[in-house]
Amino acid sequence: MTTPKTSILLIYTGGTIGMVNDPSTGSLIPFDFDHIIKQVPELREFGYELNSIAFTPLIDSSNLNPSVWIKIAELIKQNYEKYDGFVVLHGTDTMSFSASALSFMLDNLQKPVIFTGSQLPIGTLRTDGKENLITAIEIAAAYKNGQAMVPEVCIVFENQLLRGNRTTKHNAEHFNAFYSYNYPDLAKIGININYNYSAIHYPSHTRELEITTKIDTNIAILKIFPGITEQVVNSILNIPDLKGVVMESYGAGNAPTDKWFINSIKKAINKGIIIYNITQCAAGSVKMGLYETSIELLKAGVISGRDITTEAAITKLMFILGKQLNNEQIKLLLNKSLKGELSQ
Ligand code: ASN
Repeated sequence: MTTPKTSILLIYTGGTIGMVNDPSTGSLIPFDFDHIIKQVPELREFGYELNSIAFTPLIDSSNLNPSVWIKIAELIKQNYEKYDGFVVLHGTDTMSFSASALSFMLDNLQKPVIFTGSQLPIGTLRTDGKENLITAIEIAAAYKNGQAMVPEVCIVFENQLLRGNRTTKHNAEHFNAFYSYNYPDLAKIGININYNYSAIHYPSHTRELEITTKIDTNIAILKIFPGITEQVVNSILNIPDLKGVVMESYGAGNAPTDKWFINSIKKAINKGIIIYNITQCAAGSVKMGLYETSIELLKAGVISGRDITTEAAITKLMFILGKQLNNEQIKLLLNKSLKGELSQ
């Protein structure tokens, strides 16, 4: 009896990896999937069954909206039984948002979903795309005793495998474009791929994959800065139909103690708007109550996002609001780590 071939589905959404120069403008634009495959003939050496689905149109990820997350989730659901792993080729600009969103939208995941892309198009001499693609496929196909090595939504980039909802695009120049400031790498990629087993989440039960496709985008970011005016704060907090705000505060979750500021926050919360407090710092955590400058926020009912990234906070809020729960239930879920996006 022959064992079935490892099978991987590549979902190509667009991004620099497959881009070419538009001769009329000189700008980079997405190009077709065959172009990518032609540049990496080595892929055949894996001996895997590699199939692909390309988006039409292909997109620069700066043009992305939640309909793309829904499409990726649906494609994974439709093809879940047929494949051992999934590789999502995606632009880097919003890859952390998409990987975060998908981590929430896919429930009971037992197979790898690996996002990757590149900083230089795959057709260029010094491209990082080849290596990223080959490594992503290798990780998506990695199983031991019938168990996927990484049954999570991840990003592979340069020499790191990262939990998707812990990542941020932190560099627009270097090949190491992504970083996970508050959670260890799931694997270090060098001559070998060294998995950090204790950091990887392994499901304790086998249940059918479920996807959520309801996303509520009635949210905003309020980034605090010295000199922020009452008008700016109130304009954001009074946006019609606003349901939630990711508030990027200073340091350990601190914000001005001016009366007008606290009153605006209280008014918004009394209207039922959820305020999720995260830090502007790349690393570390919100600890409301540590300083006098966060006690009033805590008292007003602001929720701590602890060490969550902006990308994960935004997508988590959209995902939870999409469930149409009451505010107590929403708060409970925001406080909890759903998919390892925040430290308990
Ligand atoms: N603008 C591109 C994108 O996000 C950037 C990239 O992929 N490196 O689609």
